[in-house]
Amino acid sequence: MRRSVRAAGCVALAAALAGCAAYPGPKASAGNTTTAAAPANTWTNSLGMVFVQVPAGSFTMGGVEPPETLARSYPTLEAKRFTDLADEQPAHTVRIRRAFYLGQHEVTVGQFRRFLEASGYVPESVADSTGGYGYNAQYDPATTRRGDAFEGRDPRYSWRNPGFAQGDDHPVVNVTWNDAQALAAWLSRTEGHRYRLPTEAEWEYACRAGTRTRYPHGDDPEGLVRSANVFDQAAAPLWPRWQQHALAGNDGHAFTAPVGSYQPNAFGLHDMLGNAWEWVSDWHGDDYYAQSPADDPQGPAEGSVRVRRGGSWHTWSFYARCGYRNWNSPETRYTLVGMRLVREIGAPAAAGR
Ligand SMILES: [Ca+2]
Ligand SMILES: [Ca+2]
Repeated sequence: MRRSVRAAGCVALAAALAGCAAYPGPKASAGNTTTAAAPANTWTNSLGMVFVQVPAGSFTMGGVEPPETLARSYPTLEAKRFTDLADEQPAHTVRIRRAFYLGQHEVTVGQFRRFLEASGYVPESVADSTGGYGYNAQYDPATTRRGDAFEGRDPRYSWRNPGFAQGDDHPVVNVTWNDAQALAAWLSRTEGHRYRLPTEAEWEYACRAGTRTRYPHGDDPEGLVRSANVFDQAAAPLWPRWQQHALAGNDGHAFTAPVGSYQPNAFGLHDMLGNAWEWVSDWHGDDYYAQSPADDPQGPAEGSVRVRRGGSWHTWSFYARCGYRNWNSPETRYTLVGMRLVREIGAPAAAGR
C-alpha cells in the first residue's frame, strides 16, 4: 500500500496536496517510554516526498557487542574490525522529546531533479566542476593514488550519473551535505514548514524503531536480504575481490534499488539500512557518546566531518548495522551517499524549549 502511494501516486498526490499546506497536525506524543510499532501517519510534500510521523520516545543509542560475539557472526572479517568501534561506545539512553516527520524513503533522483528545476540551485559537484564518483567496470583502484573504490572525482559523474542506471525512483547519490542543506532550506522557504536533516540520534532512533538488535529485523545479517539493499550475491560478481563479504542471499539489486523495494521497519520507514548512506546533521566526534546529553542530542558543537548512517547498496552487512557510524567532509559527494529529510511538526507553545 505504501509502495503504491509512492510509486504510482507521488506526483498526483503531491499536486493535490501542494496548495493545501495542511498537515494532520501534531498528535499526542507517545511519552518517554520506548515506543512500539506505530501506525504510519503519512504526509506528502510539494516534491512528492512522503513523510512518516515518528513518535517521541527514548532508546538506547550505541553500544558494541563483545568482539568474540561479533567474530562468530561475521566470520569473514578480521578481528581488528570488531575492536575498531570506539565511537559507538558507550551505550547511552537518549530521549527524543518531540515527534517528527521523517522521509519514508531516501530523497529520490526525481525529487532532487524537481528541486533543482524549481529552485535554480546548482549541486556542489556541478558548481565546482570537479564532479563526483561513479562505477566504471574498467576502473582499477590500484591505478590511482588514493585507491578509491570508485572512479572520481570526475566531472562526468554527478547526482545525474553515478556510473550505473538509475530511475527517478532511485535514491539520489553524489550529493553533498551542503546540497542537503540547500534542499532543506528551499523546502522550508517555499512550504513554510521547517525541514532539516535528522540529528544522528533521531536517525538511529528511527532506524531501530523500538528494537535493540543489530538490525531492525534482528541480529542475523542474512535477514538483510529482505529488508535492505546491501552488498549481496547480485553485487558480488562485480567485485570478485570482496565476494566473501557478500550476503549469501541475493536481494536482486547490484546497485541502487527503487526506494521502498524492501520491507519497512516498525515505524513504516524503508531503506534506513542500505540503498544509500544518509547524511545526518551532526558533526562526528569519536568520544561524543560519552558526553552526549540525554535529551535531543545535537552532536558536537564543531568538527570537520559530518556523520552518515545506514550503509548502502555496496556496504557489507557488518557496516549496515543501525549503530554503525561513518563520516565525510560536508563537500564530499560519493556514489554511495544520499539523504533523507526531517520535516518538523509544529510544537505547541507550551512545549517550547
Ligand atoms: Ca544489493
Ligand atoms: Ca539508506
